[in-house]
Amino acid sequence: MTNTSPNIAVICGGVGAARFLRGLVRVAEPANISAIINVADDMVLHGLAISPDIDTITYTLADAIDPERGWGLRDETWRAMEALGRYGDRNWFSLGDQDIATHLQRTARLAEGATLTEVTAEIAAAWDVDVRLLPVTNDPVSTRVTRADTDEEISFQEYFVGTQHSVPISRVRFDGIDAARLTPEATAAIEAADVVVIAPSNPVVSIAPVLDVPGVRDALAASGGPCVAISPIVGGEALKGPAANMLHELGLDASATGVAQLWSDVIDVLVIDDVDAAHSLAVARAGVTPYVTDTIMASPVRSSALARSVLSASLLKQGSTT
Ligand code: FO1
Repeated sequence: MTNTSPNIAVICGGVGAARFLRGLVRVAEPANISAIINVADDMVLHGLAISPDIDTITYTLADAIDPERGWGLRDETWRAMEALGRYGDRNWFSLGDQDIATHLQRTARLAEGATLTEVTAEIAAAWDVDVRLLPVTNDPVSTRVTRADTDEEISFQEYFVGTQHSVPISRVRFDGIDAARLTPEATAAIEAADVVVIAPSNPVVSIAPVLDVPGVRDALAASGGPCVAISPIVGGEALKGPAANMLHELGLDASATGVAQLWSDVIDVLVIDDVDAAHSLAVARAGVTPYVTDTIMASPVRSSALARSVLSASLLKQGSTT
């Protein structure tokens, strides 16, 4: 790998983004890759500052993630959670014993005055992760979800983990986002990018709370490089998680075409799966260049093949849509 490798900024949620980055580091110089990460899933629980998407990406790039769950550490133990059970029903959100050390470290450093950007870089370095992991903002942003059945507004993790995303929703909002500032580090990474990639993460609760931070769209426009997204919807379904249901419940089109329409103001190219080849024309009609390939990241080898395709697709920006 030489230093002629392009600067790449990847807009990220959790598991889908982590799997894409795991492939990208095999085909591009890790030090030239910046992950701009959603923080709206973050929460304080038991007094601990927890950043699920940052941790999922850190642990995946460190090859320490639990492969079945897709979150948390491999070979984890749960003794602290078992002990916490003594004090009542306080263990609905599972924190593994080793994982708790990460949250203790983050909480302590934030209390000492470090920014989330600083502590994220410190934790990534401790795990020997070379990709630059950049929270989109250091300011608090919280996804709030309205249940369609009770009209009650709950936190994202209460919806996602507490109800196992089993209840219908009618609204999603990002508390604090209007006052949040894009960090200088993330601004510089986006503006310097030769290619911006939107990872195959949930459009509603992972990508929207990054794109909607004031300044992100301006930084994307300033970058001048092509913006390539990977559709997280394949054959009308999300590969993991509730993205398709959420889009549907919010009155949006849960398809590759729907994703193109959703992001048409920021993306040049949408990478869609082979099974969605028939959506190519509709994607082009939305003003987005379609690129059809295998997008299923079932192994690191397939993740790196997808990453290579995304870099090829970025060359289409100046091309025609046919
Ligand atoms: N997801 C679950 O489904 N159940 C859990 O108990 C859980 C705990 C957890 C702890 C730390 C962490 O970093 C992630 C954790 N996740 C858990 C995953 C997390 O809720 C989701 O992956 C993301 O927030 C969705 O992007």
